[in-house]
Amino acid sequence: MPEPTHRFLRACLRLPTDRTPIWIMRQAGRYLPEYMATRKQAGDFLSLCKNPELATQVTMQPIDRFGLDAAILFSDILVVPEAMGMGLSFGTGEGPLLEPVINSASDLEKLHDPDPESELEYVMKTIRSIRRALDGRVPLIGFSGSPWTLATYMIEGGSSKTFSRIKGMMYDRPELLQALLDRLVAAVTNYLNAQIRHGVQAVQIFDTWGGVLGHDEFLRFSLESMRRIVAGLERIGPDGAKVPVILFAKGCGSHLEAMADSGCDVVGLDWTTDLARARVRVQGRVALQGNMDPAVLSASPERIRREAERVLTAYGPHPGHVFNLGHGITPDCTPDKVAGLVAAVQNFTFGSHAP
Ligand code: 1CP
Repeated sequence: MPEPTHRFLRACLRLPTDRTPIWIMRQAGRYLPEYMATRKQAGDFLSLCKNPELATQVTMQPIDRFGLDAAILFSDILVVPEAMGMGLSFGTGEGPLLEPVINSASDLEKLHDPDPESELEYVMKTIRSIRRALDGRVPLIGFSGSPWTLATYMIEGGSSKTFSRIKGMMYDRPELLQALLDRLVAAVTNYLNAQIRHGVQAVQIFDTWGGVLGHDEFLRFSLESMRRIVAGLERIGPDGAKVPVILFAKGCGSHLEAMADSGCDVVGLDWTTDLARARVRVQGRVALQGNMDPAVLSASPERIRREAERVLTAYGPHPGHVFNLGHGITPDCTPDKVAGLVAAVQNFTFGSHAP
């Protein structure tokens, strides 16, 4: 199989690179004035997701502005529950709303097993359109939510602080929760395979809420579903290239070894995990992505540069590091801070900043 040339794909596969690649979770979004303008043109956030031309525009905005090393499909994890038949809306300034919530076997029966080529066709169109716009500049990352994270929204009806409904179900009716997770494993596997067929060159599974679980519950109700998805993915793209799989589970650094054994190529870490020790803990089984605290972007340019260099130095001059924040960029961030961060990472060399 030919080796990839893009430094992001090379780092995912633990091949040597000229420098550490960088992309940023939520790199397209509300902190960019050009995003706000395109969203206004679309009308609202969901209409933007469903408009391939405008979704391509917002995917390209941070690539054009900052010269990042990878692009990420502009969409949302919640389009999958919507394609399964749930009503989805995003109130202005609030979190998402999904209804009616899943609370019984009969609610589950009403869910549909989506065909990504029809119900999520707009995502496939967007992928093809972004690949044309990128024209080989940098690779395109596709994504999905993990079954556990999607289930939190489907059972809670939106964002939650306590996760009481889904946890109540997990402890009292684990078979019902498992039945929903099984449906989501199939839906997400089909969805990601369709994304790969239509041209994404890597995929990331977001387990944003895995960190609310205890160790045993994380292994059983979150990681196991992700492991089954990874096992079911077509890891070779239509162009014959390997498609790396990134598993990002927020607040899950203590389960790192188990995640490294899931079959994925890269584990994404948040800022609570010691990156230097994490590299030793995974023993070369996977590459690591992360892990600067997004809040550093509210500090001074000098401090941002120092923190970026601290992260790069913590991983050290070894293959297999993708620089990222430990979670998504926040809307109050300003574009000049991001430009400073990207420059700090792209100008860094281990020769002059030996660990
Ligand atoms: O008002 C707006 O313009 C909407 C804000 C917004 C954006 C820009 C939402 C609403 N989603 C997105 C895009 C998005 N979401 C992307 C693509 C953009 C990029 O990364 O550049 C991706 C990968 C996501 C994934 C996503 N959506 C996750 C997992 C990643 C994470 O941040 O942990 C989750 C949990 C969601 C759900 C979601 N979407 C939007 C909101 C407000 C929420 C709820 C978050 C919560 O419950 O706290």
